[in-house]
Amino acid sequence: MKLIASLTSPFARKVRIVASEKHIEYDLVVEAPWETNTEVPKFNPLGKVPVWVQEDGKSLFDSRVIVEYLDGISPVNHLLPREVRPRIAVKRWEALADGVSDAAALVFVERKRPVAQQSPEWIERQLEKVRLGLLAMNADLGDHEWCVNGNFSLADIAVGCTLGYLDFRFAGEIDWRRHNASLAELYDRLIQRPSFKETTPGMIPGSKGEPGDSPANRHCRVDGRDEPSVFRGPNIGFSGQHPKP
Ligand SMILES: N[C@@H](CCC(=O)N[C@@H](CS)C(=O)NCC(=O)O)C(=O)O
Repeated sequence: MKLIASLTSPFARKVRIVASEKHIEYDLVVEAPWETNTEVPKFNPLGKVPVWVQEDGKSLFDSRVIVEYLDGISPVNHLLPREVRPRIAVKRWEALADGVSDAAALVFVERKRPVAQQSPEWIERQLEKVRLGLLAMNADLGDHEWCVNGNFSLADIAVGCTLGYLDFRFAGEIDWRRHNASLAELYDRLIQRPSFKETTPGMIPGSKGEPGDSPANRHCRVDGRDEPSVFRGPNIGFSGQHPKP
């Protein structure tokens, strides 16, 4: 099984963390969906990562479909409750966290355009979604240890990926900890987990230590078609050199 992903996408990170938590092995193909020569549309007509390619060649997308699939194919460490109410509660958290990531990514991409073509109103509209989404999640979490029913779940993973993405792309601009102390505490707990450490945004898997020995490679073998100029490793490769956003 193969995961096509960028190393910066919060959605791809969510899938990588779920696979790691559930000890599911896969090959990671690093792709840059924004590059003109990207091959992502061959696997996902929407041209977005992550894409999960099954043994029979059939592809799954988007991240919410993939993580539900991964949770279903392995009984190890269930991340989605079976019962409908808690299950929908987890998926609501995921929708909110992903929505904040979506809005933040739109801001990042908009700012890559020539300044004259950027829309300050559009950027502000997206930033407001980020602010309100964070406040809502912070209020819902309150003084609970985990997002849903006292159990670590996909909800916590989704929130952690969003917060990690904000730190990665908006460091020094979006000070989300200031008004969201509960989320900050949750995040501090999450980043202690190996699954979070090994998927730090932008970190090349295997780059800490010998390729194959790194915690980043515990559950995935990294594969790719083209070698990058920045990194080479026996089981690690890139397609495209500048993953965004
Ligand atoms: N809802 C999708 C969002 C995926 C997404 O937006 N991926 C971005 C990278 S963070 C992408 O591939 N963008 C390329 C494009 O929009 O053309 C999911 O959860 O998988």
